[in-house]
Amino acid sequence: MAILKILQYPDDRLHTVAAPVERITDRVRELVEDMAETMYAAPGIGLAATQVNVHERIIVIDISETHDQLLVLINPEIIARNGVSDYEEGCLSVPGIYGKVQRAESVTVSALNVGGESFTLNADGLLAVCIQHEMDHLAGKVFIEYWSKLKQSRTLARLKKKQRSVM
Ligand code: QAP
Ligand code: CO
Repeated sequence: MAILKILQYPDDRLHTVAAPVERITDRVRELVEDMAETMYAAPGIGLAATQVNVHERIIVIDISETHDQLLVLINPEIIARNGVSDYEEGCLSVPGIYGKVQRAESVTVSALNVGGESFTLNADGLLAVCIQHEMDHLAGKVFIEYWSKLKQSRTLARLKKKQRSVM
């Protein structure tokens, strides 16, 4: 197991579109374990492979307070969405920045688990938001990119100032 380096916004590699996983090999299983360890250590509630610079359709999520409800989504697809919610989001690639994004209130997602079996999940509330946020990463999109250009440039200025002070 290993803790992986999380790409920090702005990093062009966060705009890479992830490719489907073709075969669930030992390498994929090891990556999933490392992603889970990285997410729990942060701590965070979701992490997409894009954020650790692996451009394949893999997501780990755990919204439980006990950190024992790991959800692994390989090649996820949203097959239905309903309603509208605007939830306050954050992101391990954009530390210290939080803000609302409008998304579907509930989603139905189909994916493969680590065993290679396909399953379908109905999610709402925080889990639905988290799934959509992480799937955006696989498409190369970061949550702040839903905001106005003005809000994005203010956010970028704050991030650059912070990154200067820690480097
Ligand atoms: C995505 O985000 C998410 O700024 C997962 O300093 C978040 O795990 C989806 C984190 C909220 C829906 C709602 C962020 C940790 C963790 C930070 C995360 C930070 C430390 C973010
Ligand atoms: Co994120």
